[in-house]
Amino acid sequence: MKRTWWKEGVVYQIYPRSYMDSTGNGIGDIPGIISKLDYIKSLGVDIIWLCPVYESPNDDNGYDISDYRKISDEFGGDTAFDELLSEMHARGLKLVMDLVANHSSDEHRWFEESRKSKDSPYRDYYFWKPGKNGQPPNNWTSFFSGSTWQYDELTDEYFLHLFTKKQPDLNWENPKVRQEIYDIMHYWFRKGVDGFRMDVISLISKQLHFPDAQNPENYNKTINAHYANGPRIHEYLHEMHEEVLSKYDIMTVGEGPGINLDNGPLYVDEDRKELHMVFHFDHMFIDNGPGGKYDPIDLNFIRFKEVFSLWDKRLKKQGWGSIFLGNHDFSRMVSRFGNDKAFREDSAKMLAMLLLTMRGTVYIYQGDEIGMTNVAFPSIEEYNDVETLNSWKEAEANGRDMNAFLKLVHKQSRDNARTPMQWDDSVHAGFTLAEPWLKINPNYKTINVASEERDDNSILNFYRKMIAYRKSDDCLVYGDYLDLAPEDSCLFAYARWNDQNKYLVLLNFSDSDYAVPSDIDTTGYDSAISNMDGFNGKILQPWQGVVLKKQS
Ligand code: ISL
Repeated sequence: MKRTWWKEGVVYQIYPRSYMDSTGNGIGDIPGIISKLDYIKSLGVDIIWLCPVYESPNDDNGYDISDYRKISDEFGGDTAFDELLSEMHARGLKLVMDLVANHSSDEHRWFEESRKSKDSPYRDYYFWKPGKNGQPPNNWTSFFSGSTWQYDELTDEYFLHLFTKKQPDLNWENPKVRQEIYDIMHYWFRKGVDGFRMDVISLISKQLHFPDAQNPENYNKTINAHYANGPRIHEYLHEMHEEVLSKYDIMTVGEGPGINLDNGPLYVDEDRKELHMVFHFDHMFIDNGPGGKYDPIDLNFIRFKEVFSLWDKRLKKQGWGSIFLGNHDFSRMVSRFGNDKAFREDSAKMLAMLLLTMRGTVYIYQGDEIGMTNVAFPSIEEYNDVETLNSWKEAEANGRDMNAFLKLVHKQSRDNARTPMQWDDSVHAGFTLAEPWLKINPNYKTINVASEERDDNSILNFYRKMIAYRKSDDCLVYGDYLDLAPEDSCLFAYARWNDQNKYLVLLNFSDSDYAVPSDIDTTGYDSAISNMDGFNGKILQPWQGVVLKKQS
């Protein structure tokens, strides 16, 4: 297994709108991030993944880019970005940007030109099609509700948008489009950026005959059958590797719906020369029913563990994994996988143990290091996310019980992860002096960085301890992995080992004491790190995690 910085590094993800506002307009910005770099460094992380900061009309908070070479003035513009990069490098931190290349904004110059006429030299930068009997070209529905086709009167044709109608899909079949994207990547790499997280990269190659979906109501099936992993995806990524990625010492992580155990290695197998890592969603969509996230099912813990084991097994010889339990698109990790009520602190720390003892590159989402939780705004008016708002409208149109739907929004909205960072207990949580763009979670009085800094036993200080612990032995990064109790309904127990060391990790995912099964032999091991005091080798307290290290 080849050793590299991006395998050993721990990544901290920042959603810039919600991190720190330096100007007092209620919106987080780059100077705000710069003011927190010492804090970030103090966590022990090595890499920051910054969600999009480019110029954007913000229909989807930056995932709709109108100029790929310009940093949005709202975030501080190009000067602020250059300063961020140099301040980060001065501290030994690397910067990974978000590359949103499946679609642009409809306010990008390419799209504005493309719209103008069927003969525009930019027409083929996007997918334009005539309708069928006054209807869209096919029955595909967007990730964010409604048809994926938007009619445009000017030329009497429809254009494709897998996300909102302000996010038209770029046509990667057109070599000029690919060259434009490669040029943009060169531009940022030459500036010194250390990598890209590639947004919905699994969607860039399209099925050009645009077949109707057979089961449009089963959204996951449709994604897999028609949107993701199109016929030329690996050809494009290999080309991107040859033209751009191979020329720099950078890291890449591709994101995407439809990435699964069968095709995952095709993206990340080192010999294929495409990407370094992918984010799959097998554990993140685990509570989605056939109708998607607003049709949730109970979390199946055995399946949850199986996802980690299957992916580890699949990638151990052919690539490298990404370990994460939350990001800006999902509800808060402690609310989903832990217990954010009676055992918030214990379970948040235990989940940190899971993240930091798995094989793969670890990604920590802002706020998880202080155990931030889901929010439950009393009215839909207080939500901002376009996906949440569109799902709300669709539910209303379908006559659903809207009180019940509000409860689903509380559970599933992406805004759960987007409420501003809770820095202290002052007004607006120290995030801003103005009214914030999205309300602060009311629990900021008790859950905030300042109070956790003062408490040696806080979640924050436990993260610092766990990150340092992971880094103390690269067995925890590269060592082998085996689930020791795959059928156990409460315990996640696994071994990590290499030629020098061996560890047992025992995590009690329950609200009760739990006896370690007798076939897990802990003799000859020392308790190395735990999220709470006291472990007698036999009984784990509720949400207790322990790492045991074999005596040498
Ligand atoms: O958000 C999701 C589930 O709640 C996902 O289906 C998500 O839409 C998908 O993973 C793609 O996400 C990425 O691209 C979107 C953007 O809205 C997300 O924020 C981004 O992470 C479109 O660019």
